[in-house]
Amino acid sequence: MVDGFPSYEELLRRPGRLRGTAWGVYGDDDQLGSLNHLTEERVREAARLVRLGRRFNLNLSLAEFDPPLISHRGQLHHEVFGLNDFHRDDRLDNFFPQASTQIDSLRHFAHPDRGFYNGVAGDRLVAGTRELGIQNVAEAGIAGRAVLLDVARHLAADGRPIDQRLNQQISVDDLDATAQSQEVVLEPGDILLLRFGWVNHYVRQGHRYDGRSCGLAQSESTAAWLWDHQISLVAADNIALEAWPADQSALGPVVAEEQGRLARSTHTGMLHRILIPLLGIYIGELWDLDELAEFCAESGRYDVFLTAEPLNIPGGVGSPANAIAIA
Ligand code: UVW
Repeated sequence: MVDGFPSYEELLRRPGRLRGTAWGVYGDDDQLGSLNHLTEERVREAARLVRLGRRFNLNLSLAEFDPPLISHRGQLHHEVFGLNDFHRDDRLDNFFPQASTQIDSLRHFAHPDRGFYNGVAGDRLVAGTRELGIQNVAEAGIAGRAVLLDVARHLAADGRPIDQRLNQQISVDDLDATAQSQEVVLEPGDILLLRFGWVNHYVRQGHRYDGRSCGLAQSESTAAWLWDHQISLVAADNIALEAWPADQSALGPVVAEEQGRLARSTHTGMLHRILIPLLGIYIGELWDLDELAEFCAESGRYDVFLTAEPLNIPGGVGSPANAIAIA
């Protein structure tokens, strides 16, 4: 580990309820978790990756999913109105900030036994309070070196194409093999972009979504891999970053499904419950990586400068990512 940063193995040797957690590693009152890896020096270095000035929007439309992908979220209502013939303003209602391309704050999930990140009490996590809210990320801003791992392209070339109808589990070996095939090396502080081909299949090609998605394996080795690589943020082009529904044999019982859509669930067994509350790792979902992936495949270059600025919602749980990559 660089800079004396503890390894995942070392986290597992911490005593009592700190075992396997990053609590206190970045400070007892820390709000930024893995984003602490985005040091000014790393951001400066990453800015040198802007060579062509070519920009890639990584955000799907806010209104992309109708009906919503997750049943407890709703459809955005957008009204454009004018106070007179020479004026226009607009209003959004029924806005679920995580309904499309998003970043989850550290208040999104607790661990069933340990609770929320850094031991923050759940009753503090309401609208307007500061603890673990997305406004902390908006105030800090996200910028750094992003590396795309085009897992879908690699597995297809390897003769093992992803079946988008299944909740195929992508292992850390798959991630390492993808990086190796792309001849790219991850560095501490990297923003990791994982392309599984979900957006291409369901959004671009318009296939009917039945609640399943390929994604990261629900395995402690996945958490260890992300932690030990000192990833600052990991975002994917699928519904939950991890395979969905969660694998009931891995970290706990699978979530319930109803009528082919995600329904009421305990979310037990999710990788989310290790990454967010225990390790403080920021995650992104439903990122649109297709155009960037084309550029990477054509140019053979898989690292770019990236910025993301979530909405400054006090006490927000999640936000549109507002992410842009610049090559
Ligand atoms: C799931 O729980 C599937 O994803 P999200 O992080 O959007 O809630």
